[in-house]
Amino acid sequence: MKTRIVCLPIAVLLFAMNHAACYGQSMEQMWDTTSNKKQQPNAQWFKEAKFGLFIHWGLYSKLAGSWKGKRYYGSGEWIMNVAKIPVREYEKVAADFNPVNFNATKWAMLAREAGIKYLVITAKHHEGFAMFDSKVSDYNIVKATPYKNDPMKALAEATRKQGIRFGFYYSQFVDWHEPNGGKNTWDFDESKKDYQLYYQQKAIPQLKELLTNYGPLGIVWFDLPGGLTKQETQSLVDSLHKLQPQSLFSSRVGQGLGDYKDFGDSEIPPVPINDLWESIYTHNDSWGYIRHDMNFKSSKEIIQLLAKVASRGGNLMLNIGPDGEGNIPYYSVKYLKETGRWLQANGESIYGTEYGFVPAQPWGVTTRKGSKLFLHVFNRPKDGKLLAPGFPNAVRSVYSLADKKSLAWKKTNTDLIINLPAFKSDAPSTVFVIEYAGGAPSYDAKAPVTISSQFETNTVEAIKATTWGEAAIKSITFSHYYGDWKHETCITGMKAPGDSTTFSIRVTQPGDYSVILDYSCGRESAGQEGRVTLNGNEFLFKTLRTSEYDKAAPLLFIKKPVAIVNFTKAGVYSLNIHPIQQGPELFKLKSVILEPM
Ligand code: JFZ
Repeated sequence: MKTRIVCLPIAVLLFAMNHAACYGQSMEQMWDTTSNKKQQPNAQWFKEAKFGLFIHWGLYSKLAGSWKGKRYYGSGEWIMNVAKIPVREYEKVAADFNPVNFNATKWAMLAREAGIKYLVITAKHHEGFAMFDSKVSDYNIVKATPYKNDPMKALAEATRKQGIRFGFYYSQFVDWHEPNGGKNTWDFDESKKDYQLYYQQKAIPQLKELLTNYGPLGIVWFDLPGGLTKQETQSLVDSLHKLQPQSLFSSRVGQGLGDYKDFGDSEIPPVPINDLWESIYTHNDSWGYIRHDMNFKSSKEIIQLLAKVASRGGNLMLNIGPDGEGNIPYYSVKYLKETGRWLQANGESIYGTEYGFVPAQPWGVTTRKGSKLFLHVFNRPKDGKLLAPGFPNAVRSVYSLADKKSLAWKKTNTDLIINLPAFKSDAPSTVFVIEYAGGAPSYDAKAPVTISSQFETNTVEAIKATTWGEAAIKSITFSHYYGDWKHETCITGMKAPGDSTTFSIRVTQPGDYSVILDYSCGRESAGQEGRVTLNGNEFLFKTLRTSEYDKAAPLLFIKKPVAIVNFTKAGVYSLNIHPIQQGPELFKLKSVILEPM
C-alpha cells in the first residue's frame, strides 16, 4: 500500500496541470483518480451538493485503536492489518458489537443541521465485515452480532427523510476476512488466491444486495481496485449500473471507469478543474474511530476548507468516525453544527457554485454562481480596502451576503476595490457578493500573485511557479502515524543554476518586505547556497536541514527569512530562485512568503 500511494499525487497533479509523464504505473490499478469523462445523466445534484459526510463505521470502531492493551495511531480501520490480527480472533469482535446508541434519525438530523447534502457510509471496509443484512456472507451485523439489526436500512430511510442523498462505501478488492480476498497476507498466501472467486462469491453479490435493497443510492463509493482487468471492471460497472443507472460510482472503482474523481486527504487540486470531483478529509487523524485521537479540525478550519474546495470547483466530503456504541464523537457533533450555522447564513456562496474566476488572494478565495461572484474573506485587509484583481466586467452591485447591505466600490481597469464594513476579524469566513454584467471571464492560472502590506503575511504557493531545467512542481506524500496521508505541493529538482523557479508577483503597496522561504531540506541537501533575485537585487542564502523525506514520517518545513526587499513603487515583479552551484536538490520549496516590515 505504502509504495503505491506515493505515486498517486503525482498523477493527480499531472491530471490537474497537464504535465508530462507519470512514473507510476501501479497507481493506475490501485488508486485510480481518473474518471470515465462520460456525461453522467444524474451528475447535476453532485455538482451542486458541495458538502458530503463520510462515515467510517465497522468492527474497528469497537476496537477504538487498541488491541490487546496496545494502542495504535493513524487509520483505525486498518488495525486488523497493522496488528496482524488473525481472522479467527478478529471475528470475535463481532460478538461484542452492540451499537445500542445508534440512532439513524439523530445521525441524519445532525447531517441536515450541518448543511450536508450527501452521506456515504462504509457498508463493508477492508476488514470484510458487512454492516448490513447480507445473505451472501454470515459475517454481517445481523447474523454475527448481538445487535441483530440492519443500521444501513434505517440510515437509508432517515437520510432520505432529511433530503440527503445516501450512498455506500464498499471495499471491493481488499477483504482481509476472505481467503481469496485481497491483501490479507498474514493468514493467507497471496499467491494462492483466486480473486475471481472472491469477486463472484462475495463482492459482486454483496454489491448487488446494496444496490437492490436500500432504495436509490446517490453514490457507490468503491475503494481500492485490484485483481480485475479493465474489461472485467467494465462488466462489473455495467452490471451494477443496470441496477441503479442514476447512481454515481467513485473513481476508485478503477481503470478510469468511475463517474467522478476523488482526491485524498489534504489533497485539493492546486488549480480549478471543471470535471466532477471530490476531496475527502477526515475530521481528526483517523477515518475509523480511535479513542485517543482528539486532533479534530475546528469549525473554522472546516468552513475555510469547504470554501477552498468550492473555489476550485469541487465537493468536500468530510469523514467522521462513530464509536462502537453508535455515538458520534463530541467534537464532530459540535463542529459540524457550527459549520451548519455558518452555512445557514452563507450557503448561497457554497451550494450550486462553480469555482470563482478571481484566483486566491491574501484575503481568501472566490466562488461563482450565475452573475454573482462570492468573496470568501478569511483575512480582513487592515485598511478595509479589498482588492479583487482580474475583474474586467462591469459591476452592478456589491454587498455583504449576511445582511445584504451594499458597499462602496471603485474600479480601475480590471481592479475592483471594495470598501469593506467592519467585521469580526476572527470570523471563519465573511462573504461579500459582486453582481456583475456579462459572461464570466476565464480563470487565469498565470495571474501574478498579489502581495499587499494590508496583510500580515502573503503566501506565494509552489503551484504558481514557472520552472526551468530540472526544476518541477510535485506533490509530495507522507503520513504522520499510519495511513493519515498528507500531500504538499513543492518545487523539487533544483540541482543546478539552470534549474530555476520564477514567480510573478504583484506588489500593491510600496515598502519594505521580508522574503521568507518555506522549505523542507534533508541532510544531503543542507548547507548549499542559493540565490533569490527580485527587483534588481540578488540575495544569497544557505539551506538549513529540516528532515529527511520519508513517506512514513512528518515532512518538516522551515520558514526562513532570507532577505528584505524595498519596493519603491507598486507593480508586477519577477522573483527567481536557483542554486548557485551544481549539487543535490537545493530543497523542496513549498512557498515563498512576503511580509510587510
Ligand atoms: C483508503 C482506505 O484504505 C482508508 O482506510 C479509508 O477508507 C480511505 C477513505 O480510503 O485510504 C486512502 C487512500 C488514498 C488516500 C488516502 C487514504 N490518499 O490518496 O490520500
